[in-house]
Formats: sequence, C-alpha cells, structure tokens
Amino acid sequence: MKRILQAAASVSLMILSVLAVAGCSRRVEASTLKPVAADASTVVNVTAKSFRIITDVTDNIPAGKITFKVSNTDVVTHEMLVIHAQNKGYELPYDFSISRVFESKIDKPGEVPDIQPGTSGEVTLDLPPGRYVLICNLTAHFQAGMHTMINVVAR
Ligand SMILES: [Cu+2]
Repeated sequence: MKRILQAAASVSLMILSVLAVAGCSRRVEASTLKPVAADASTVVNVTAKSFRIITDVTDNIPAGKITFKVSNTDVVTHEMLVIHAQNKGYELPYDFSISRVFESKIDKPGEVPDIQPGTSGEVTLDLPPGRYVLICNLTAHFQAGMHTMINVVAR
C-alpha cells in the first residue's frame, strides 16, 4: 500500500513539472509579443457634438502613429483638421471675411473631411512631439467653439 502511494505521488510530481514547463513557455511567447503592441497606433476617439470637438484624451499622447476616430453626432456636417500649433494657444491665421482658418498658412498633418451627420471617419497620422489643435474649419464652426488641443510627447 505504501509503495502504491509513493508511485502515485511521483506521477503527480511529474504532471506538475510538465505543467510548470508549459506555463513557462507560454510566458516567453507573451513577452515576445510586446514590441508589436508598442508599435501599434494610439487611438484617439473624437466626437463632434453640439458644435464642440470632444476627445477621450486625458493625458499626453506618445509620438508616432495616432489614429483619430471621429464621430459626428450633430445634425450638420463637420470635419476634423489636425493642425500643428505654432504657439501655446489656439491662435491660428483666420480669414474673417469667410470665417475660416487660412489652411494655406497652417501646418496641417491631416484631416477627416466631410463627416455627415450620424456618421464617422478616421485618419492615421505619424505625428512628432508637439502641440496639436483639432478643429472643424467649416464656415464659422471654429469661431463657434469647434476646437481642442492635444499634447504629443516623445516615447
Ligand atoms: Cu463643424
């Protein structure tokens, strides 16, 4: 009887060590996936709502590929421009005769144009560190308050 118990104990030890080895190899696989995750783009969710540009950003964004997913929940068409700010504020060259920012005088890495009411669009940009203003530049929308700022920092 004692011998049977000893045999049973050694079999369970063998099973335990096989499980331990399997557990280790799984951990190694997980760590090799890390560089892929770090290289993926950061997603910024943007909502155009009540003539405001609202983001889910609560902190600085790491530089590199950033995907802006823009939803328009208003009943009018909007757009979203990503503008590299030249200063700390929202001051942008503005043409008061047409109530729009001069797009020829700004550094604009990209945009999501013509977002119809109730639809969404997205753009992925490779952004270096800096301050960026997100605006809607349809007539008078910037003046109405459609702008917000994000801060992109070195990884
Ligand atoms: Cu707009």
